[in-house]
Amino acid sequence: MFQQILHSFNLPGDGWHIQPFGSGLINHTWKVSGAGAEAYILQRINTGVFKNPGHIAANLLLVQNYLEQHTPGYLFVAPIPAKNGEGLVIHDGHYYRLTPFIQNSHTVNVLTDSHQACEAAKQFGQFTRLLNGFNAAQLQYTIPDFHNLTLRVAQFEKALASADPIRLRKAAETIKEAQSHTAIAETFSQLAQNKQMPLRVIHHDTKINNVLFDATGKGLCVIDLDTVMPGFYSSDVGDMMRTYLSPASEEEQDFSKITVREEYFSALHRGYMQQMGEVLSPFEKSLFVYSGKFIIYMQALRFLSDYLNNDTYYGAKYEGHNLMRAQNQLMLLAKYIACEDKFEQIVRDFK
Ligand code: ADP
Ligand code: GN1
Ligand code: MG
Repeated sequence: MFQQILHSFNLPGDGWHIQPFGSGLINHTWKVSGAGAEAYILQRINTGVFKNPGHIAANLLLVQNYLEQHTPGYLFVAPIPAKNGEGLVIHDGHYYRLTPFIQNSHTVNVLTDSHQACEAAKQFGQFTRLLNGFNAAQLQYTIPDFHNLTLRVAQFEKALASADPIRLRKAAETIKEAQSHTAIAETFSQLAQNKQMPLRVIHHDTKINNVLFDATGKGLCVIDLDTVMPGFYSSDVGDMMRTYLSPASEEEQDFSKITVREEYFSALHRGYMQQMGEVLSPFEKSLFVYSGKFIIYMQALRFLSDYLNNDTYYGAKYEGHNLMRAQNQLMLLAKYIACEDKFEQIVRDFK
């Protein structure tokens, strides 16, 4: 199967070494290595999540053309066109794409140094800044309403109404806790209607393993571009807070390990503002700290809804996996809220 796919991408012969790669939750990813240094990343797009892979390819082409024209030195990991001229190949009903493997790069799954938070924030900030002159409305929504918290609340309520009674019982306390944070969703629904909140080109999945680092720990580029689409900057900074501030990830079952590190917050704020400080309006900046609550809460709801929906979206490696992830995120949310005033102070003091 791989041979045929690789041939469609103009990679002839059968000497390719193919190994599963990375730890993403959504797509299937393989590293394809040749005899020399030549290497690629092959991905099978999860069409359960991305219903129209053509939208992704069309978006990336528009962004690639714009960046090549305006900032030619910028490292944008664009899909390699296949023999058919498209960025996608269909094989046995599955969609595949190929990108260059960025040599001497690595990803990390958990941050061990606040410097990484700063570097990653610079990468995501730079991406949005370089596309500030690009009309975001040209982009397709590869997942409609992806970061629409109002819709996520509605999906949660729908999941509650149709869940299996055993799961409902096991999740009862977590459901109650999730329902205690509805103010976060109310703020979002006001924001979504506020004309002062512009739609920018946003990455929408800023977890740390979507940034490639070089051997010295410097950020090289952003990857995992499937969710590049119009959105609020809060999505990107919020998901960084969700995934960078705690030394424990969403997979951690020992919740005592979940803490919120002030120096990581400062570093990510500094890195993002270094790129976006002159682009964001005062109104947008006033939402910096809220952004963390918005995304952490939304992720808790998404995991909890998936648990109630029998793990159809994220899958589960053990029974109760998504319930545990939701509880983990609610713990993170509580710890984040406890730091809110301190974080507002950091934002105010920033020069
Ligand atoms: P997913 O949507 O499943 O998270 P990603 O696009 O993030 O898929 O890819 C999964 C992992 O593969 C990344 O975290 C990274 O480790 C690795 N990877 C992806 N693209 C590249 C690339 N172009 N060069 C080097 N490594 C890559
Ligand atoms: C998914 O693709 P990946 O594994 O980086 C998800 C994100 C979630 C994340 C939680 C398209 O990200 O929205 O925040 O899992 N991506 C999609 O780990 O749903
Ligand atoms: Mg990824």
